[in-house]
Amino acid sequence: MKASWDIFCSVVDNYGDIGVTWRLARQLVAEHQQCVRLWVDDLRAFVPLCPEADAGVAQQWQQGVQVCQWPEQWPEVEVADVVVEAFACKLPEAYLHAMKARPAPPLWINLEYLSAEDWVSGCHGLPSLRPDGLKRMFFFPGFGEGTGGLLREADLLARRRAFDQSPQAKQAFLQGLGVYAAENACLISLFAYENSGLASWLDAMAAGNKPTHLLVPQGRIMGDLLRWLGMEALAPGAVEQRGSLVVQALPFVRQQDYDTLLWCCDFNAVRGEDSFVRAQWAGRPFLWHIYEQEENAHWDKLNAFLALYVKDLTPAAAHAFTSLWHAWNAGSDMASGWNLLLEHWPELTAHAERWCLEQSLQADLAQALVLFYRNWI
Ligand code: TRH
Repeated sequence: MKASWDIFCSVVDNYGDIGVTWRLARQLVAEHQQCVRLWVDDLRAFVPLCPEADAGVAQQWQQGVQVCQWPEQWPEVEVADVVVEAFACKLPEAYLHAMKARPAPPLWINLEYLSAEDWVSGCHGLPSLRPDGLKRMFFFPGFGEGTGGLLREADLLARRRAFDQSPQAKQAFLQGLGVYAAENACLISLFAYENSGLASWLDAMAAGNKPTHLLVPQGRIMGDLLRWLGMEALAPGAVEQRGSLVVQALPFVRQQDYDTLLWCCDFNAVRGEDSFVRAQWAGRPFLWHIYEQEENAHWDKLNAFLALYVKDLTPAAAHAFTSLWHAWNAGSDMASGWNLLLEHWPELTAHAERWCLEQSLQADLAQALVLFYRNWI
């Protein structure tokens, strides 16, 4: 059944809002043959993820998705069958009026942020009735039954496994980015917000007895990295060595290539929401820099995820993993946490793959949304 979808994305900051909505829009088109319009209020955030895009046009087709500039003056457009308001961005008043005037009201979904907290399954799928008669349904991504699941393309894990089994594909991808790591080096990607704990982590890697090659796409962590290196700038591609640590700056790569970068690495430092999920599909141990919220609400979110993630680890590995995540998110000393984690590397590596497999057993978010719509009509 081909339905029309309007997905609204307001770019608050960073790339998470557009990252999630762009991924969802693409998947609805490619795997569910839906007609999708993606309304974005700041297309400049879209271009780094999809470099063919033009931030200056009112509407464009990208990978089967009609990407539209969300204009200040709302035009008269037909209301879609399904309206997705991502992360509680406010729909245009004129569009709300049109929704009300539509003979068959659309399914209005408020797509929420991802959280592993317990209350999520109790709120997922609940309606909220508004005084104007419109009804909005809350849709929560999540990690278990009773949630909307996680974004995952149908062939993602098969593609990743095929990639894992092809050293040539890995080499070609890395060489395309100008990365020539020593064969025995531990490859790590680093995507994070500013973090005062970075210097101690870099110190620990530089002092380690195993070579480490750290890949850093352009972004907010660069300032801390440059301070530690004692440099003014590090151009994409440039390499610096300190002790056992090689640091290499990378360009910000297109969204599909970022997945491949995660697959190439033995360990991934990620942030926000979308890269956090992609690191899990990479099936490697990872480190999450959570997006900071008011009144430290993000700590509950962080600990809820940690509790789920480490529950099948041995107590020592769970402790090592949790300590490192806590240190990173507190911006505190990373050295002991990192060295402790290295002691549990084989267990954490096997666990990451198991976790990925376990999570892939639940319906993915796009599939869950399509089903939700089917059940609703
Ligand atoms: O950019 P983020 O910090 O986004 C955040 C979070 O979503 C947060 O929850 C939200 O409240 C805030 O924005 C407003 O991190 P996130 O979610 O990982 O999004 C980054 C996107 O960028 C993701 O889709 C992966 C993509 N990416 C690339 O395409 N290429 C790259 O080189 C890198 C490093 C990332």
